[in-house]
Amino acid sequence: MSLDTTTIERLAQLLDGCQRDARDTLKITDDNPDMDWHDAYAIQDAGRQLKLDRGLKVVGLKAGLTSYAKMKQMGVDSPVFGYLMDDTAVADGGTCKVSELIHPKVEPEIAFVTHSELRGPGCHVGAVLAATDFVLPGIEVIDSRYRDFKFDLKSVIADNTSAARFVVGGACVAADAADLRTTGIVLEKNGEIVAVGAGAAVLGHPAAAIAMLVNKLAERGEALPAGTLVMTGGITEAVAVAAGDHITLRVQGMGSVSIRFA
Ligand code: 0L1
Ligand code: MG
Repeated sequence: MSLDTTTIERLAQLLDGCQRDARDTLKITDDNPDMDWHDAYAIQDAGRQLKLDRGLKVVGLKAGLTSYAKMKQMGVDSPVFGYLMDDTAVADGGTCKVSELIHPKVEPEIAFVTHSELRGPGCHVGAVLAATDFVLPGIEVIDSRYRDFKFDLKSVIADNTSAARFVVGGACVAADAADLRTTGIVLEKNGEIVAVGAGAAVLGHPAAAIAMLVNKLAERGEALPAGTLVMTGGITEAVAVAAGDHITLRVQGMGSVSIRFA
């Protein structure tokens, strides 16, 4: 770690304030060039603690930047991990207020729910599938707190990987009922197709994103608890949305999930 606890707390409060007030900031590594990976996750942890202190609850975890399309879009080269809070969950078909966000984009994802604890190191796709209760379609709304989505990996980790809202829905399917590598997805905006893809776009298999997350948690002596919802990352590039837009994600064999922006 290169930052002291006062700086970590101050940066967590800055990003938390930006999220609450829907205002942007410059990436924090501009003023803190020595910030390291431990600092980045420490700021993320401090931000989560601020939310827990306000009575919010963690309801899931997320992997981000897990597809090459997303990595290329954002100019980075490795996945990142964050958390999902209860106040960011939107019901299937529900409405997300754009005025509460800065510059939202949506990502088509496959979500997993586990029935057994997963612990690394050495977690792999097979272990994830064996521990999975079901998979279902999910749309993540990302909203970087950094101006114009301009960041580096450390800054985006500190910013809880741009997590803003999420919705899961459609049909819950057993993980072994589908080959998630070849499962096709169609993302529609206002009834028009804006992106198509298949599960393999996420690290070859969406379960690989969870294996990476579990191995990352192991570095901190933590496990992924049974019953955890995990968003595995955008299968395609993220798509910008505005008030009035209606987004539907159709996932082969799993029905559809939708969200409206007002
Ligand atoms: O969930 C994601 O893939 C987003 C990770 C953060 C990068 C971004 O804001 O696009
Ligand atoms: Mg995502």
